[in-house]
Amino acid sequence: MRWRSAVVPMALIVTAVVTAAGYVLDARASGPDGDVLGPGEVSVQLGIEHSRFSFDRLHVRPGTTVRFEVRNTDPIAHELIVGDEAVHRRHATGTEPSHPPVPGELSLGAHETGSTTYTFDRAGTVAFACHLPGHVDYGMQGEVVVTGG
Ligand SMILES: [Cu+2]
Repeated sequence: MRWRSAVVPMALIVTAVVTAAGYVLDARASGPDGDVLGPGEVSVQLGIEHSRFSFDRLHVRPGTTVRFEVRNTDPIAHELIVGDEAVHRRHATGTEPSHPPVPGELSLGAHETGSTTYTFDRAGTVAFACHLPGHVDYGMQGEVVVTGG
């Protein structure tokens, strides 16, 4: 009978940890302001600090061109890559060390600010990430959810 008294508190601890983790994810889920943006041209401020993007989810309507104004406050380089799976696969393999002005692709040195635009035409999910070595694994990724019509 003694083990039973230990099982219940353990379950409570697990529940509490899962709840806390869910809260943290929600807290940094949406940017800016959690609104659905567009259609048309919009600008969003995307910060990078401590190798994290300031938000990891953005909601837009189809037909929205987002100008990402990216401010890197870290003392190291980062990048912003927005695109489909093929784009991310290409950058994850690291064959392009820096990114010329391709829409949705931006390289930032330490303490640099820059911008890039990307048009979201169709409903679906488009990933964004920093593919510098180790940065995705650390959490530098997010998604733009294109919803509605
Ligand atoms: Cu990075």
